[in-house]
Amino acid sequence: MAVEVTNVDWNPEKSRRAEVALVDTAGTPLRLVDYEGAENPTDWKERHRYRISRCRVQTGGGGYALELAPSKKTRIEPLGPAEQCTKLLVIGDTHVGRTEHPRTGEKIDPIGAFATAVDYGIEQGVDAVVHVGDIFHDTATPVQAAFVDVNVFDPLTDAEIPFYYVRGNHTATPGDEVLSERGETVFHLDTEGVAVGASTRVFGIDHHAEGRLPWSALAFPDSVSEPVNVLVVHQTLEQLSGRGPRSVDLGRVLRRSGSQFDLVISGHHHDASRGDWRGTTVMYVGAAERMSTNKNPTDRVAWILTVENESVSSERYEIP
Ligand SMILES: [Mn+2]
Repeated sequence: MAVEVTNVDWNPEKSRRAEVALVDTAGTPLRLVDYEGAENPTDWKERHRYRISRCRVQTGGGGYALELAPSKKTRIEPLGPAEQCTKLLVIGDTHVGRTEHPRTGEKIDPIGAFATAVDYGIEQGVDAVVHVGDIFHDTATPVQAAFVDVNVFDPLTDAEIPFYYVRGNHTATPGDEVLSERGETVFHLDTEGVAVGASTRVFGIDHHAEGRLPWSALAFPDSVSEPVNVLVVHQTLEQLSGRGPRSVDLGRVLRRSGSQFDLVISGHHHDASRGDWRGTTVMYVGAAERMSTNKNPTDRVAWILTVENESVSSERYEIP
């Protein structure tokens, strides 16, 4: 039978080398108790698949209906990492520090929206969270920054989900301190990019005023091994907003990079919108809390991106 490992507990008790939680191809959960007496050398890895033969199946313990009990006769063949899609939670313009809507004056709760979206991402099993800038507003206090630390970064750290971001045009010192003290979870994106899962690379460029990107300093790698490339920015984009003195032309960014981008996601504009440009999906992510000053706003929104078979799809999450 072929199984996929969902959890490994090494040396849980005397004479047990490991207890391995598995699912079979039908999705049925099973437990394998790897007794030392079976002299099995398998290096169990989570999210890897194995083919198991000549193994006794018995009524399970530990809450499992069935249990595998390998012996010296059992053969266990590693099949490598399970085929899987890569999922990202994308969020932007959280502006922690704002407490009132900039147009209507109604009370808003950026930290609550931020934490709710991140909880949803954790629940969905995302591989990473990507923030497209303006995490903190200029008015963010140390207490508000600490709230983000506890309600956003603690859960991500516990779930071992990395948080990648670019800098927007707003920030505050207490917020920057929290970001820099979370080195195990929080990472700044740059043009070198970072691999998320096996097939996706995420690049970032920080905000530059008036659309004046540091063109000659934009150094992307000549080539990357991941087939799907995502670029994160915090600008007005010519491809979504039209030409203008502050608009960044993605064509110019592309000419600086060795590869095509499958998706470009930007913060800065607080209404979510999406367009297609020469086969690249281009998106304004939209603000995570109500703060658009436009009529018919499309804010309080986040996105789940799924990369599967080398293509990206996006699903809007209306933050409740
Ligand atoms: Mn903003």
